[in-house]
Amino acid sequence: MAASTALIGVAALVWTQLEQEEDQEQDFFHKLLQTCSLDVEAAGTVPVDGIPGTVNERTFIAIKPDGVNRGLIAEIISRFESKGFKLVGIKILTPTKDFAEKHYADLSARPFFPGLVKYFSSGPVVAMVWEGKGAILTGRKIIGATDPTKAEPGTIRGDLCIQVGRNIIHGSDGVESASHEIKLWFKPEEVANWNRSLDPWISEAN
Ligand code: IDP
Ligand code: MG
Repeated sequence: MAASTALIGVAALVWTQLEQEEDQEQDFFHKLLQTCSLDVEAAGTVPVDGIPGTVNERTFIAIKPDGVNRGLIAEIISRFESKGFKLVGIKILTPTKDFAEKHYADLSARPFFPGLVKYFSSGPVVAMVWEGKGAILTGRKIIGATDPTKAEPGTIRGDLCIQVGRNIIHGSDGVESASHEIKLWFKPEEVANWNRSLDPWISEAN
């Protein structure tokens, strides 16, 4: 335990120096952290976009303007919270058209892109970062298929919406998009590294 804490302390110092350096070096550090048990002392060392593959994996989730206007904020948050994921970032804002275009840049060639950008910037969005083991992939499963008519009952889209153009929620679809989207939407100081007293009941492996 003492050795693990000391190792994490050293790792934290190394992390500060690496911050401005190449992604490759950061990946090395992430792997080093994965070998340590993350305890109270380690919470402050989690990078803003989390550590994929660990209990500190993070994903970007956004309740779209239709979800907010339909009064589904609490319902949607509840599903992630009840699953055991930890909320580490949240804010409400109306994205500008430019920002919506940036968020959905990979879809800019699709015919529905102009409508999507208009919809996404038409009202407030609740932007969140959720943390926990498997947060990215499991988050996608909780959300359900893009087209709500194909989304399974029990998923958010399967239960709460019927139209692909009004499918109430966004979730990162992989490690790279999660990292990109968290950094696009949140400054590091807007994301809380915190230890939940329930964490051992939810995240401890045997
Ligand atoms: P995702 O939200 O499940 O990741 P993507 O393919 O990334 O799905 O598409 C982003 C968003 O674009 C969807 O959530 C939906 O709002 C919208 N969209 C996707 N396909 C269509 C379509 O065929 N018509 C209208 N809107 C679409
Ligand atoms: Mg997508």
